[in-house]
Amino acid sequence: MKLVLIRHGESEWNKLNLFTGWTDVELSEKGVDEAKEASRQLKEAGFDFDLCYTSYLKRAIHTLNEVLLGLDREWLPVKKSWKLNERHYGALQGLNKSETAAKYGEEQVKIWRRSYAVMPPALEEQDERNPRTQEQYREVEDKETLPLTESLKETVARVVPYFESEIKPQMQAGKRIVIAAHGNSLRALVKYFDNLSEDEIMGVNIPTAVPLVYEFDNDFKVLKHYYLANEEELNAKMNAVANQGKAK
Ligand code: DG2
Repeated sequence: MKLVLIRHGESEWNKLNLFTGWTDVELSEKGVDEAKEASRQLKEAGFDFDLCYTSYLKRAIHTLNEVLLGLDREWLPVKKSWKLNERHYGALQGLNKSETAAKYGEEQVKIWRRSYAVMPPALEEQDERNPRTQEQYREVEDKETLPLTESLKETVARVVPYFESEIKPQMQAGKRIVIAAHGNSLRALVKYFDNLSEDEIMGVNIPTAVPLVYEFDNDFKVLKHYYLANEEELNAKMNAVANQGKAK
């Protein structure tokens, strides 16, 4: 069984190096091109899909749309869930990552970005960005489950059960699946699939719009995983993500 994960292309806020989280920003022009390129890579490698999953955020939705357009598969069913949203970055959302590193230190920013269990400061209940009061999440019945901040640990606690209950059974039924999501919601899945420790996952940075393929045996043991990109390009993109938290 194969599963394709893809982080969205560069967003307008990735371009400005702002903590984004649940802020619903568009892809940049470069991000759209990256998504088109990812689609070409998938086509060239012979991938096809039966079912797609994405978050409630337009940078992931539009990336998936570009991928499906390039594959001539716009008619495929797409399931959206907030459980695949980016990790909620709390009150850091909207702040510049480099400026925050200059103000609080690179070490603190690394803790906020990559530690497993440290949550950034939470949004206030009355903040207009509180997802519990936003239109976008109006159909969510148990509003208390919508976060005001999250560490990767809380992200794992919603992404992994969603994968287990919704996506895995579809794979077991033979469906070929692509998930278009985010840097940290995908890190949650990578940690789970590869059984990485809290320390090991700290060093994992997911590049924008490079398809990441996981192959599983029938017991859901990972046989291998690989990116559809050459090593040089991949390393450059991963380092760029890691370096976003450096003070300039
Ligand atoms: C980025 C990830 O999320 O940021 O929320 O700022 O994948 O939706 O662009 P994405 C954000 P880092 O954890 O890499 O700083």
